[in-house]
Amino acid sequence: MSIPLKSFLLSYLCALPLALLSRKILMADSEALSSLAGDPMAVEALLQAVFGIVVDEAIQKGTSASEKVCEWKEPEELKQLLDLELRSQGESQEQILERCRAVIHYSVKTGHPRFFNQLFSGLDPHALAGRIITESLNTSQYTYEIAPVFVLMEEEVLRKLRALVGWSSGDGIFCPGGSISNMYAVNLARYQRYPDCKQRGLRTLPPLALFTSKECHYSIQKGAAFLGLGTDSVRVVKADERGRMVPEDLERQISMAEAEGAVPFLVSATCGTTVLGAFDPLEAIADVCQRHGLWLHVDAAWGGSVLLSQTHRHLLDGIQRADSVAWNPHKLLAAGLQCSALLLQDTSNLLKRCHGSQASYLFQQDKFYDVELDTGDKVVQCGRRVDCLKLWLMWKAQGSQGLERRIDQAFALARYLVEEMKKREGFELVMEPEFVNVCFWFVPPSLRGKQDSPDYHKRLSTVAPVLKERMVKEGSMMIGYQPHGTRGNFFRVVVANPALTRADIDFLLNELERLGQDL
Ligand code: ABU
Repeated sequence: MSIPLKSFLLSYLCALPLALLSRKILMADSEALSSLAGDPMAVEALLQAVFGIVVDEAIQKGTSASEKVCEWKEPEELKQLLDLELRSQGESQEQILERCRAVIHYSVKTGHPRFFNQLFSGLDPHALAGRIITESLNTSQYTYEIAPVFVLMEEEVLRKLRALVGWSSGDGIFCPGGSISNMYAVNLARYQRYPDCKQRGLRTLPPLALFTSKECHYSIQKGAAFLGLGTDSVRVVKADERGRMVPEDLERQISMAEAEGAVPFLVSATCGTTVLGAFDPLEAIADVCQRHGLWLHVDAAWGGSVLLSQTHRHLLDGIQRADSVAWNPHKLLAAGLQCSALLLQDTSNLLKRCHGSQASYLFQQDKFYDVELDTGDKVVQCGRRVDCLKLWLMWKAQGSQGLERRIDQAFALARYLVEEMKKREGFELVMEPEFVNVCFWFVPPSLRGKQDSPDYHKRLSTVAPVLKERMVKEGSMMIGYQPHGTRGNFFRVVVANPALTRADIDFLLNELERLGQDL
């Protein structure tokens, strides 16, 4: 039955007298209401057509340097173009396919080699295959009963990530993003020290203090608020000129908190800060934590993947001394959003003790298999996406060596970018990068040689927003910018896409010069 005909019949039914209608509804119960009326040929035709569009538009064109990275429209125009309104009648397959094309056309192509805007970029085909399979199977990660493959796979992927941290045992879970992984770490540290708070809540707690640097991710503050600690409980530790936590100041902040009657319980160090890409000195921070008996969490959401590189993993020296680590393979490893692991050194079932509530309809203890495999009670969510397959499949295809080459190549291309900038007029580095975040000002012709004029920094700060607007409206590339501390707006290029080449880096520099030549 075609969809318009079916819709017509349904609306006709609505016009029937009530008694007649209930008889018809009873009859209708015997038919499946699945989309395309359960016609397998029609389902296959639809999905083949959709996959064709996805391959052509999102994958081939979406990663081609000769295509635009984005197709900017003002929101009102975009609403019109997308025809967002949801109506009572369904549409034809033709129309639906046009809608799929439009969604892709007006979306930002984050796998494009000119997308330097975020801490993720690139389109790995094996990871994408994993994501497609995950979506097709549409299961929840909470029990072995309904996700046998993924329960075992998650365990193995987490084991592998932990081994790279340096742990031969432990626990962990995939979370919906790095912010949530960080919040879990804070909750676990608090529960470990005050297990009563799970039942009795905040009233059992003294004023608590946690410590992180001023360069930390904002999720630490959000987590403190969300968990009822309050943002005042976050003590902000100084960072040096490169953005790395100063361990001596950490020590000082701990003493100050204690003197004020607060109880220190956690330090959150960062490996790969969001803007500057700095790595905190973990060994020195771990020494402080050890002296004071504090939980050490490492937010390595961005920098964790560097552990795969024999050449660069020294940046995370000391990470094996952490109690917990947040690591997002959806960032530098290009596994696809989202893929964020919280790793724990703990072997005492802390996750389950802290978060479990033994829902009797999911976690029956008299099941016919080992109920330890029902990992859903380790988390505060009920339904949980499968996030392990995309990483597992990509890792299988690339091997650890292939992933290591990606990390090394990203470092090498970031270095190439820096060296090329130094050869050109008009590029001023914020600092020599430690990682693959390259931060710099583009100094337009009218400001060159004017560094001593009183309004130089104010005028320089207006350049990045203008260039950003130009590049987005042309669709030629995307680079993020931000003010930072006392510094005015500067660009942050993230060199993460495994498909990048030197030609893309040359394009970036030429394009900034072209877009900014009249400024
Ligand atoms: N979690 C920080 C990500 C922000 C960014 O991509 O710049």
